[in-house]
Amino acid sequence: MSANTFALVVESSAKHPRPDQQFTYGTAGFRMKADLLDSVIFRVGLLAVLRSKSHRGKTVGVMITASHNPEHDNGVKLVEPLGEMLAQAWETYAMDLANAATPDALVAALNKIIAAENIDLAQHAAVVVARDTRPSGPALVASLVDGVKALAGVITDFGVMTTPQLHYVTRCINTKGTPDAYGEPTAAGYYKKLADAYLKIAKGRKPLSALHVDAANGVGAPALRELAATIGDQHLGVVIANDDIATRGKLNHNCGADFVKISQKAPEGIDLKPGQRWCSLDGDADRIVFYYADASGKFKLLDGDKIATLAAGYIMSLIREAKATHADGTPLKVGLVQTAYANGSSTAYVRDTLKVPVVFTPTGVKHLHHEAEHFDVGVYFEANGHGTVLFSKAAVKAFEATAGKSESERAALEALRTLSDLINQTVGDALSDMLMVEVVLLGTQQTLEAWDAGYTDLPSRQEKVKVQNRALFVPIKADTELAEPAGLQDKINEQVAKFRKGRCFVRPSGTEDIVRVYAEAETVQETEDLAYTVCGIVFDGYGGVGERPAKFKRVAA
Ligand code: NG1
Ligand code: ZN
Repeated sequence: MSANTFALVVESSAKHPRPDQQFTYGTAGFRMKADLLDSVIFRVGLLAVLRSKSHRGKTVGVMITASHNPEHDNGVKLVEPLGEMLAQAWETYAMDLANAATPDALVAALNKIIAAENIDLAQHAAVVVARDTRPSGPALVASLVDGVKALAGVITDFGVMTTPQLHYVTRCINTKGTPDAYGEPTAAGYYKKLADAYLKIAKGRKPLSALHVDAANGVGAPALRELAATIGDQHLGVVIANDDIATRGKLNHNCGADFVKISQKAPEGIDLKPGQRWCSLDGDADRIVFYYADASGKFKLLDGDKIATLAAGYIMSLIREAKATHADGTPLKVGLVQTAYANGSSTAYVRDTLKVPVVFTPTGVKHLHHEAEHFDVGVYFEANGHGTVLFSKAAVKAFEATAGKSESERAALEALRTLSDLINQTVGDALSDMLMVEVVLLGTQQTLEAWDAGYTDLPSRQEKVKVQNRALFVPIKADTELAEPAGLQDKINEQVAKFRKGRCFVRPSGTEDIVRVYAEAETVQETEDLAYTVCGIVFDGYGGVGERPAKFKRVAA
């Protein structure tokens, strides 16, 4: 293609100059300080148009968010037509475009993609975009619009939405009028779909006590308010805390799912009383964790692992009750997918008590999602509260085709059908997961304490170490070990061997410029000792930068 075809691209890209910076499309797309993102997002607009054309004009989604990260960060992620994460090869194209240093290099990168993917530039292209509540969002949407228009694509701006809502509308648009139609492609359609499914199960059941929701001062607050209004307060009582999206600096600050999970305490500024039921969303409402205070006032966390076991246990009991099988009588395959961050006790509980197979994948939901698709009912959750339950086409067919011989069989089948509507099939969704948990607790009339009693978490600790070059850390075996730097894994193993029930691994973050250290052991003290010893080993021997945190331990040479 001649440079002329791209005259508008070249002209527009001059308005979005590229800073001297290397950009990486990681597990969560491009993510960094918002003021570095203008050129990247303009170029993502170009890429989104090419992706749509390569899908013969199907609509591609773009979400502008930095999730649980600080408010001054932002990021961008592409969504495939059925709501999945961007295909791997296109991550490379995204980086080629973002890192092209000159107008000529940008045009060459575009031509490379067009040739590799055999794209017909005359093909129509459609893109939808939404953003979270970050103050940097509107300007970044404008950069994206410029990029889409520079390649003559059509763009629809859905304004402020949760990440799962953007995935939902993308899938709805592309399935509208087909047998796989997913719903109305609007925020209202999303609330209605969830509310209808929830009400089918909740109506006629004794309501639970109010659920207190920490919305991280983000988009989850207005979204939950709409959802709760659509459901009606006689069937779901929610009390929303941390719903200030107007005041700068509050998003995710000392609150939200990530803060609660990492610090293992309640968000600041809330009054957590024994007997209350609480949960926290993250900044773009795709993660959720639950918690309560026990009778002595002690904080107790119910994280993604606990949500996964609750869901898997309940769905298994429904399948048994419904006597649902494949048409040929073979049982439906239920499985659970975890990462190395799953608490060791949860894995043992799933295998030994629930008797459900567990599969491990590297960190990042796209890996978990992919594995979960191999089951009829694939439950996947990261410990941080990001996950969902996928139902295969065969499973949905089994729920529909099975007649049910008794009242209880029919009720269980109806519950399974409804769950497959209630649970977001495109991506982990805090609001959908919240309703899923409520439905399970309603069905079993369980308190959070009773849910928590299934197994006791091993003490765990997650830490960050700032290093010169995190690319030197090469994880293997689903992130549980390091192949490089040479010798480091042996040093970690040597420490782990000193602790009862010790487990520890180090991996580079895909979303932050740090390496993460995770440790588990028999007691809190031992867990801290193990974590801080390994942090010290990494910091001292493998390029730690900045001030050395006092808590990091030193190992005698
Ligand atoms: P990194 O920064 O690669 O650890 C974090 C989470 C992932 C995933 C991504 C995407 C942990 C330990 N890591 O990735 O699970 O959620 O963010 O947001 O929770
Ligand atoms: Zn998120």
